[in-house]
Parts: sequence; C-alpha cells; structure tokens
Amino acid sequence: MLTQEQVRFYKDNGYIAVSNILSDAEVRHLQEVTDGFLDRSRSVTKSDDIFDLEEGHTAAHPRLRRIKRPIKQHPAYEAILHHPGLLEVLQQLMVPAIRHYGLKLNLKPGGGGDPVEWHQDWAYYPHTNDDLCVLGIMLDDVTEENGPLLIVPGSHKGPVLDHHQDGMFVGAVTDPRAEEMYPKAVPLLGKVGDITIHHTRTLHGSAANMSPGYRRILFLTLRAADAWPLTEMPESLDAFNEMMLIGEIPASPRLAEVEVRLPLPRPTDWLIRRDSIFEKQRDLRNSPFARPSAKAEPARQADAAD
Ligand SMILES: O=C(O)CCC(=O)C(=O)O
Repeated sequence: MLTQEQVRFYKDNGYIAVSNILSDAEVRHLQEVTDGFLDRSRSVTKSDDIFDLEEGHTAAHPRLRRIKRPIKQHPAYEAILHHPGLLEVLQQLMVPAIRHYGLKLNLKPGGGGDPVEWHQDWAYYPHTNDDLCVLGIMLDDVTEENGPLLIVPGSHKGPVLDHHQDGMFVGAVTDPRAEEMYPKAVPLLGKVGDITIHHTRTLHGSAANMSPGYRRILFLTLRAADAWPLTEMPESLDAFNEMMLIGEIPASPRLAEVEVRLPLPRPTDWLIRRDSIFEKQRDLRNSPFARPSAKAEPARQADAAD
C-alpha cells in the first residue's frame, strides 16, 4: 500500500519510485530468466523475433538491448503482470479496473549501451483517456552511470509534444518546447527489485550506459480498463478483454478531454521495427543525448507503506 502522500506525489509529479513490493525470490527469478535469454543471444548474429541486438554484438560479448515481446518468451514475464502487490499499488494510482498493454524489457549493455531518446509514451499510443502508466522493475541496480530513466517532473500536466520530423512520426521529441524541460529531469536511481511508475504523458528518456555492466529494466504498460486505444485495437474484443488484470470489464470506453496528436505517419518498415524502441527512434536527427547535458539531482526514493 502507498501512503496518501505517495499518491499525491505521483499525481503532482507524474512519477514515483517505490521499494519493497517484490520479494527477493521474485526478483531473482526474473533476473535468472533474463540471464538465460542473455546467454541464448550469444548464438544469434543479428536481431530476430526475440532479440534486439546492438552493433558490436558477439558471442563473447553479447550486446542485447531488448528482449522482444517478453510475454511470449517466458511465463515468468507474463506472471509478473498479475502480481497482487503491484496491482494494489496501480489501483491506488489509477482506477480499480486495469488492463495491460504489454511488456518491454530493455537491457542497455554496458560500455555505451544505446540511449532512449526523449519521448512521451502517450505519443505512441493515445487512448480515449490518459489513465495509463508504465511500471519499471529494476533487474540491476540503477546508478547515475548506467543510463537511469530520466523523468521531467510535472511534464504529464504539460503539452503533448511533437514527435514528428519531416511529417513522419519518429517516436522521439522534436518539439522545441522540450529544450527547456530536459535540464529539469531527475534520474530514477535504485536497487535491484525497486520499482518506478511514470504517467503516460510524462516526458522521459535515458542516456547511454557508461558503466561496465548491464542495466536491465522490465517495463509493464498499464491502462485503465475503460481507456480504449485510438490507434491499434487488438484483433478482437476477446483479445482486448484477455488483457484485463483486475476489476470489472467496463461497458464502454471513457472519454476524457486530453490532447492527442494524430495521425502518426510511419516509415514503410515500421512493422519490422515495432518491437524495438531503439529502431523506432533511429531516424531522429539531432539527439539531445549526443551532446553534454546538465547533471540532475537523484529522485526521491520512497518506501511503500505496509
Ligand atoms: O529503457 C529505458 O531507459 C527507457 C525505456 C522507455 O522509455 C521505453 O521503452 O519506452
């Protein structure tokens, strides 16, 4: 359970960091499963349906940056979506009825693992209301050096920023209004097993991993059960309802007055890129991460109340 103060912090800032929700054994299991995939990636030489590899990947020095569609790859990833402790926290921050929108597992190898360009998740998948968030589970300690998630506090209440370049959706902020927001970002640091949650409209990104080791974070994407996608509806209502995690299936979508940027014209090879944020963002010119940025203060780390 979160305290009222923690809930207020999330509502005001658009993010929160929480410890002590997952047990050591639960986190160790996720780490071991992920270690197994990292090991398997040694036998692969180019990105495929499971592995998204960085340049320089070899069997001796695997540079695995993402495991694609974790739900399909191992039951441990699917199972974590149903974790009662996580769902309780999410219900406090969102609404009683929650559906998922999939999982992402970014591994960010050491020695310069790719940055994730600044973006708002909402730009990728606008819904009928913006009661959506992303919950990250740290599978390694996250430090200043290894490419922590950088979050701009309060940005979820600001504008929906432009993510288009030359008329195409590039999955990264191109909006000049963001320039003054980047220096306000805070890094979400923490220990293995800590979780972070950020609102779908919160501006975030992460720099290259300059430590020697991996920085692995498993991300769960959640949405209010009555938030219906404006872009990609699952192939059937049954498939949509199979994504329910807790609460009642609502009779109809809830419409909220939220800013939306559509359409999202995409490159012709979008389907090939669809499971890798790194590929989706690769057309961006002028990455802010290519130049030195102001160092930010570590974010407040809050414990979950009993
Ligand atoms: O891995 C990260 O640092 C950020 C991930 C993220 O924002 C995403 O995959 O949408």
